[in-house]
Amino acid sequence: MTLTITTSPFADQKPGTSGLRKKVRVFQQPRYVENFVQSVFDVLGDFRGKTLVLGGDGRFLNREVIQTAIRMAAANGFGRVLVGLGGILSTPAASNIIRKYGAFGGLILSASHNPGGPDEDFGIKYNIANGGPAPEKITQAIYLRSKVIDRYLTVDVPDVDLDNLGEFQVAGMTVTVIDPVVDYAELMEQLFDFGAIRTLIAGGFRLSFDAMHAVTGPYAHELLERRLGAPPGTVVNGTPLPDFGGHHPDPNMVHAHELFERMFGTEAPDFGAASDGDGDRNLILGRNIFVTPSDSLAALAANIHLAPGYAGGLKGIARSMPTSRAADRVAHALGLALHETPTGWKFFGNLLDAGMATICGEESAGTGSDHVREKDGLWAVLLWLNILAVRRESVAAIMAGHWACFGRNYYARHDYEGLESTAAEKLVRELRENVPALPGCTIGALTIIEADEFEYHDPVDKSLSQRQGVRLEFEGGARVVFRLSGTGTSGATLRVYLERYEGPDGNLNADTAEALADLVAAANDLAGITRHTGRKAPDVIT
Ligand code: VG1
Ligand code: CO
Repeated sequence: MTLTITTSPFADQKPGTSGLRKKVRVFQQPRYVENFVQSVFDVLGDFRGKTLVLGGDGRFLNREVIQTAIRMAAANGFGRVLVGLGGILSTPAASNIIRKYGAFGGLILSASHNPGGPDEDFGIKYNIANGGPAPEKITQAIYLRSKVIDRYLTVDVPDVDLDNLGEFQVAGMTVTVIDPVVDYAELMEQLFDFGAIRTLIAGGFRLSFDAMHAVTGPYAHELLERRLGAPPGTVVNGTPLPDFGGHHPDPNMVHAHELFERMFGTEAPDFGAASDGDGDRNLILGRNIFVTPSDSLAALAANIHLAPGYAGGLKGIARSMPTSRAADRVAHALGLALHETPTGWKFFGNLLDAGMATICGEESAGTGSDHVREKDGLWAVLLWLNILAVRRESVAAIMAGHWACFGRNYYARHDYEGLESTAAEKLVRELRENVPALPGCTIGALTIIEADEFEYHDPVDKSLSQRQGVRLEFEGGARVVFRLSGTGTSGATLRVYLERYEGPDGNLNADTAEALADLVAAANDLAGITRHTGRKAPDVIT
């Protein structure tokens, strides 16, 4: 029987770049999860009898929230819940399941690259029927609903068994516990030439994949070791843990430093990769080379036709605004449209649905295509492997060839974490106010030619998203972008994105930090980073 439980609103249930993310202890407050989930259900259309997909990255609190969501889905009238075994689904796998089984939508439980555990982070995100993150008009409606919610619906039933595949009834709703890996692996086999990759690996090509104790472990064991024949041990940290072994499941040179050391060591394999908490990010390395995510997007776009699933070519390329403009040059060379969107995967959904883009990417180690509506870590790894299997060149040679053809966009992101929110907001406000006066200004040897605050007019649904980052364009093709993170759970994080272009005839082998040094100094001066925050250097450089 459906129970209607009285509740009162929480003021802080505003979804950010990628769903609602908070400390676990915030989610553990009585009624907190229930309020948010009910707010989601209350703003959706008629889902009576329809299917909801449910899964998360296995972090602390995952199981409890899955049980709560199942009870609430039953009480609210869903006909079926498809839930991953053990409550686990990677974000791209969940996106695939929603699409493949024609679900109404899905709830994905993750705080992605943020750490997990009782004192760390948790998150809930709603994805729509196309498999992608809900667009802003829905997340905004969820937030407005959460501010006035006064009741939620549930049923009084015991916890369901998530640890065996199969089907059972919960208060008139069917719950199907599904294998989280099999549908995803099938999709990957349709897109890529597994035979060619198997031959490459059988011929002695060595690879290393760091699952960072997060959700991609089971997927990577199945795909890389079992289906592609890489030896056991190829996947490291392959068992998902609720606290990710105490680490940040964030694939970058700080948190995946073991992989970096391996790839720059004497016995380095040919290819190295890692993914994040929920499996949607990818980090790509070759022997003695790190491929920046922006460069990876460009190189993948230039070579994607080598994979069977993309043999027909691309419809267009999309990247988030702060992502380097390396992909723009590929789009130009291929005669394709290049779409520039705000940060966050939810902005790519419309372009993919409308057939305006095939491949999308973000500088934050996110790459994906129209095969799902999320970024997809292992997809990017397999695409790289497919390209390597066809071209039979090293990662370093492929990148050198790419730069020799398109030029090189030296790129870095500097993050200043744990800032006092008021100081960070003041910094951005001042920058915004200065924007009109900046063109024509000179800082050292650099001259600003354009300055604006990015806003996005969605070409499909015509929605407008404002204040998406301040960007400064310098003479000669350099650029600096400033924005505040929308995924953090305490204080504020300032992200400074730095980019400098070097043409095919220029110096293509400089050290990135040296190539960007002038720009870093100018960025600090222009935004008054030290003045506002007291910081002299970033916490993380990626
Ligand atoms: C960050 C990244 C952004 C990414 C988002 C979600 O957002 O910059 O590119 O889409 O995380 O990634 P922000 O607002 O903190 O800069 V993940 O792997 O959560 O799903
Ligand atoms: Co993620």
